[in-house]
Amino acid sequence: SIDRIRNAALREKVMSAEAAAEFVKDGMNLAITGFTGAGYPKALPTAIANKAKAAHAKGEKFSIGMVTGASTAPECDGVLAEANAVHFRSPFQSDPTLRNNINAGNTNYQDMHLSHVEQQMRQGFYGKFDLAIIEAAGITENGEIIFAMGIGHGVEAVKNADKVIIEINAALSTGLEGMHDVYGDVGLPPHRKPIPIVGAFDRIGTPALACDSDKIVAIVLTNAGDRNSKFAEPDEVSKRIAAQVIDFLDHEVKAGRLPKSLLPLQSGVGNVANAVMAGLLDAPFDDLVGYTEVLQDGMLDLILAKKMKTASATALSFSPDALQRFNENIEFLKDKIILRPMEISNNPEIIRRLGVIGMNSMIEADIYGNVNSTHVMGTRMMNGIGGSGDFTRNGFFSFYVSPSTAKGGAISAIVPMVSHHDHTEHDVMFIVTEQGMADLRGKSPRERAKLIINNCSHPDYRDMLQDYYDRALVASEKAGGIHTPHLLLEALSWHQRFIETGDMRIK
Ligand code: 0RQ
Repeated sequence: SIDRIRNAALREKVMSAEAAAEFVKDGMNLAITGFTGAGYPKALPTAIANKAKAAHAKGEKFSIGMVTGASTAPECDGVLAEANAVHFRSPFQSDPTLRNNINAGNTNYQDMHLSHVEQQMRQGFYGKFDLAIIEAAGITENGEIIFAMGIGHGVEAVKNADKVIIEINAALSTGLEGMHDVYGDVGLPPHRKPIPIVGAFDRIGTPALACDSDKIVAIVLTNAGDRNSKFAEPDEVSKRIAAQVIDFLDHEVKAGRLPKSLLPLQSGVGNVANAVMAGLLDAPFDDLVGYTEVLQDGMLDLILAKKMKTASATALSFSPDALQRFNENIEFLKDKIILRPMEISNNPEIIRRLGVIGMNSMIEADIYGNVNSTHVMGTRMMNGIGGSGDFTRNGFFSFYVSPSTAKGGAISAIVPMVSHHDHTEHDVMFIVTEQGMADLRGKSPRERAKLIINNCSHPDYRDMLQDYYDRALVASEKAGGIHTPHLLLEALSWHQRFIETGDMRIK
């Protein structure tokens, strides 16, 4: 409600979403907050989509360019995509309608490392931002923006846009105030200084973002929760994957190579990642710390169970049950969760310094340890790399977890050659499926192939992979190089077979 705007002058700027949408014109470039289903505007996107539909009905053009933090939700990406109102989108999405538009060629999509987004905004790679739309929990007496369930790229959005529209959401807990750590001093080279985070929970900024009030052209009041789906209870496959990751970490602790509190943990999106966090509830570690981009149910429960001391993230993405636990315990959580701009949560300098343990999901890996996180059968975009690359290359440990097959066994997640490269063999340290784990550190490609085929592949595909490898070794020797054996014409034939027959297995 209006009480959340504590600055009297700014109260004058309250208007309806429809009136605020009048600031949006065809061809504009917008920075819109939102990160994995949290912190996205609830009302403006529908108002903009309606404008686009009305324009299209009259035969007029209407579309926007849109840069967010990460994925949003049906009432943001979904409604805009459904109205065919997005000609450009970056850096990460997971909405089915938008995904279809991207794959149909109607929306140009740039999939990129999240840690790069803000510096590219500052540098002007996206062109000028006409408008920023920000979801907030409130505005302070001094006119500073109190962010919502996440910050994402919100700081740079406000700084770089000509005009700012703020949605104040009364459904958000007022207890969020004080959880954010707004830092906007990364700058551009050659004038950068070290980012002064040496512990995962260090505060380096301010609780809210100062904003020139002349830039704020509209404030819209909303009252709607983030739309997050329920997580599936971890199934057998996820539990087996989680158990192996935890056993390995335990082994490293016992060998004296990791402290009993481990190192700061990052966990990607999805059910498997969440299952690893759930598995840590009963694991023999104490005083865990999170340094992640998205904090999901699993990590929240670790904090509530006092297994995890503190967590740093850029956004809170909870199922409805977990959101209730969060809101009920917000006073307890206030000094245990910190929300940062994604340029900080995903910053290579900090991830490397802290020695983060990165755990992300994949679409497929090849027998040499290259990972595809984004493309189905080489050409079809799924979601995007998000922050997985930031944590994979810069983390102390980088895990890739996945069931060994997809689509009821018709697809092997371990293939001769990945159909798209997101994370190279140089970055990926561990591959874990329900079948087993491959520790790729200190191994040559031929040594890795043996481990990945034997430990990680599904039995239905193991002989096929071994056969490919054996023949590749012979042919590559003739071709003059067996460092990474391949049959170049056959390497992607498994994908082609799936496209043609609906199954990677030879019938
Ligand atoms: O599709 O639901 O239509 O059957 O992919 O797969 O197994 O449910 O796993 O939800 O964890 O998603 C890599 C996509 C995995 C995700 C990916 C199909 C499968 C299913 C989902 P259906 P699962 P998840 C943090 C870090 C990249 C970004 C990232 C992702 C659907 O984790 O987008 O890590 N990661 N960010 O059937 C064809 C294969 C497949 C396949 C799975 N080999 N071929 N389809 N699927 N493997 C967050 C941010 O950075 C913002």
